[in-house]
Formats: sequence, structure tokens, C-alpha cells
Amino acid sequence: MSSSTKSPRLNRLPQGQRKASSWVAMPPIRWDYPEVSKDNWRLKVYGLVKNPVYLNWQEFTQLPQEDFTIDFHCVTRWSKLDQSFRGIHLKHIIELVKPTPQAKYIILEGDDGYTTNLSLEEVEKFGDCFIAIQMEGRDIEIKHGGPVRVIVPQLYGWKSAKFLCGIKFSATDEPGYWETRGYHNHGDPWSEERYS
Ligand SMILES: Nc1nc2c(c(=O)[nH]1)N[C@H]1C(S)=C(S)[C@@H](COP(=O)(O)O)O[C@H]1N2
Ligand SMILES: [Mo]
Repeated sequence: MSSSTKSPRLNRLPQGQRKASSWVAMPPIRWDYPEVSKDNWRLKVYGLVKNPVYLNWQEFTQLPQEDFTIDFHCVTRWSKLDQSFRGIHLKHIIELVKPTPQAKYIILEGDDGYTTNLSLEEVEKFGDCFIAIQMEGRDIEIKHGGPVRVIVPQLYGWKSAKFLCGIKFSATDEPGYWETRGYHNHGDPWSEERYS
């Protein structure tokens, strides 16, 4: 089954995954959590775009917000089904900055130094990739990447960057933290693209 299948899946658990009763917090790549709050948080969106932006909390949260309920699959084999979030769809960021025709990849950057890479075309095709500002009706906790984190439900969890502080549009692919440490460059859980 391809990842682009739009019909509802009868089996929502990809091969090799177990259903978790609650969302698991994975430790960040540095032992200490980055000290970001809504007051000092900024999002830099830059690279191959016509209109680079550097948004503060107030500017960011003025973008249209939506509720999302998604399934999330971590490569360490837990899956959390039906997790609710509130956030800002990535399409609003894309419309705001206007990528140039050369932009083919987006690189997500976390305040802990984390990076991960996505194909711009695929993100647009997926539809429901978003920047989360609330989880189950509450502010995102630091352990889950607050104040804001990305959620890419269609790919393994490591593509969902926590502590988001930067989004770079690039002509060339830039494998990130885990992609350069043995994880698959793409990470589709329905094809078990775990390791490269
Ligand atoms: N900035 C940042 N984002 C990150 C990570 C990280 O270490 N740093 N870990 C990734 C991995 S491997 C997973 S499975 C998910 C875990 O999110 P959670 O801790 O909320 O479960 O975040 C991803 N995003
Ligand atoms: Mo992970």
C-alpha cells in the first residue's frame, strides 16, 4: 500500500508497531531541554523564499489555527492513535514566505540543534502537516517540544521536529540529525522505512 492512499485504512497500525495508550516523551538529543518560552521564542523562515520572516509569538499565532486529530508512529515501535492538537497548517507558512521555484526541500530546525529534512512537494501533497501549539487542549509541554513543534503524521516521529525555531527552504536535500545517523532519509511507516 502506498503512503499516498487516500481511502480510510482498516488497519491503522503499521507493520512492526504497537499501540501505546498515551503519548510517549522521547528525550531530546541534548540532555538538557532548551529554555524557550513564548516570550523569547522566534520562528525564522528563510532560504529560497521571496518573503523571509522572523515571527514572534504574537505574529505567529495570528496565522489561522485549526484542530487536528492524528496518528503518530515512532520508529522505536510505539504508535499513538487519535492524538488531538491545535496548530497552524504548514501551508499557511508556505503561502506567507512564497518559496522560489528552486526550493525543493524544507529543513526543520529545533532549538536543541536538531534538524530534519522533508520534501516540499510531499509536504504539500500530505495535506495535514502542521506546527502544533497545543496538545489535548493545553500548551505543548517542554518534554514534547514546546512552545511549538511540528507534526508530520505520515512519516515516522523523528520528522516531527520539536522546539521548532527555524524552517529553511533549500534546493538541495540536507539529511538531518537522525538521517545522518542511520535512519532512513524518507521514513514512511507504511513501507517500514526505518533505517538506511
Ligand atoms: N528538536 C527535536 N525534535 C525531535 C527530536 C529531538 O531530539 N529534538 N526527536 C524526534 C524523535 S526521534 C521523535 S520519536 C519525536 C518524539 O516526540 P515526543 O518526545 O513528543 O514523543 O520527536 C522528534 N523530534
Ligand atoms: Mo523517534
